[in-house]
Amino acid sequence: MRILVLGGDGYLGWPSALHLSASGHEVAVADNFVRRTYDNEMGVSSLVPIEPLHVRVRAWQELTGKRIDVFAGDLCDADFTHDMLRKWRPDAIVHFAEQRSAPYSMIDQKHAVYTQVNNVVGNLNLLYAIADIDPTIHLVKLGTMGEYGTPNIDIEEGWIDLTHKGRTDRVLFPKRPGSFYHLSKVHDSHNIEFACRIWGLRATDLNQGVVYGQETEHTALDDRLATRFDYDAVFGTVLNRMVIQAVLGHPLTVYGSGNQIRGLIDIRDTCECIRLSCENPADAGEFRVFNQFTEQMSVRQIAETIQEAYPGPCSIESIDNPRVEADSHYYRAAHTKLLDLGLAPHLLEDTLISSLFKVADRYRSRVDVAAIPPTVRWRATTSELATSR
Ligand code: NAD
Ligand code: USQ
Repeated sequence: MRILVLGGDGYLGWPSALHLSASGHEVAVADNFVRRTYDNEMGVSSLVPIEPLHVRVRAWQELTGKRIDVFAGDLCDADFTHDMLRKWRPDAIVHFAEQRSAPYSMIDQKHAVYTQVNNVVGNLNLLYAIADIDPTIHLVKLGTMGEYGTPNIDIEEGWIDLTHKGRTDRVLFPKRPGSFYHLSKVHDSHNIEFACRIWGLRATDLNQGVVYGQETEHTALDDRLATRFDYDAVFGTVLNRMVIQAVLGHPLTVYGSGNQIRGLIDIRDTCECIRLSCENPADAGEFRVFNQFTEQMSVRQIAETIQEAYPGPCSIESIDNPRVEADSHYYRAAHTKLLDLGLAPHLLEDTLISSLFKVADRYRSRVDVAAIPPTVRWRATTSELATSR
């Protein structure tokens, strides 16, 4: 199968591209490298050094003989997006290429507007390109569990049968996200569902939970194939951040009570979910949603798991929650569709955490401790990061 991975220079896009290539697919990646620009803007960098995309791709070919084509460009540029599809003619497109940090989207108005324009316009250009060039292309789009928020009812996989005043319909599950970033994903989902209805496109929306981990079988082959590992308060996700905090002897930063529950997934399972979704496409006109996480934990449970796994002293600190989010709530989300396709999850266990401690320890000298405390507050319309730029 020919699979085009958008956002293929990113944390998840790169290892997913390698996994697809290793599984025998013809793969191309596209990226505008803006993630590397955010690093420059924020004054931080990935804990693990990452090579430029052309070096990565060359290293993969040298080690495996497999070629990955590269497209450098911005999805918000409609001509670029159309030309890329016309030229490469994929069977499936995996779309990771969005601004993905909730705190970044909440820095100030400029960052909120940028996030929504980048994400919604890029996705809309892609929908038009697919519809114009080949509506049989299967779109596999990365959404987020945060689209649903934390409702006081069970979360279904995208759709829910609703009975209201004696009548029943199948409707998209109600959304109540917690940042302008998460909202951009809701807007994308609505646009994709509409495109499936009007143009008969086929799409899989993967509502993914928080990803942790750094190495996959393929990135571990050579340092030049490493993917990024973020620990800063803007782009670092909770479990990866806490691993580095433990290694540095920094208290684990639990926001608020830590009772907020999230779905989690190992980066190796992300790659496998992408393969399974591509190899089992949605039907023409179908907008299907998979909840892509393998276990749910509260933030405090995550911190306690890291604390127990760390061989040295490790403390947990509750700090004022910079976000506006429920931190004591019901949470039960369905996630069987990927299991039905054959996903065999890697659940969080000590061996994985120990391997992350090793990665963090190897690169500890690269850490900027000043980047750890949160600086973006949801209740304010502007933050230090906005004024210091
Ligand atoms: P990332 O920022 O590392 O990767 C995204 C890539 O897309 C970057 O390389 C960036 O340069 C590129 N990109 C962004 N806008 C683009 C544009 N307009 N045109 C071309 N390229 C563009 O993020 P990630 O952590 O790999 O996440 C990938 C996707 O998965 C995102 O859509 C994110 O919302 C989703 N997701 C991530 C997580 C997580 O925990 N990391 C969890 C759930 C969902
Ligand atoms: N949190 C802490 N301490 C920290 C960092 C985070 O307690 O040091 C808490 C947050 O308050 C939140 C939870 O941990 O309750 C998750 O935060 P996060 O930064 O790990 O994840 P989030 O902002 O939700 O975003 C990440 C990815 C995003 C993806 C999302 C999946 O950056 O791209 O969409 O996870 S989900 O959370 O399911 O929506």
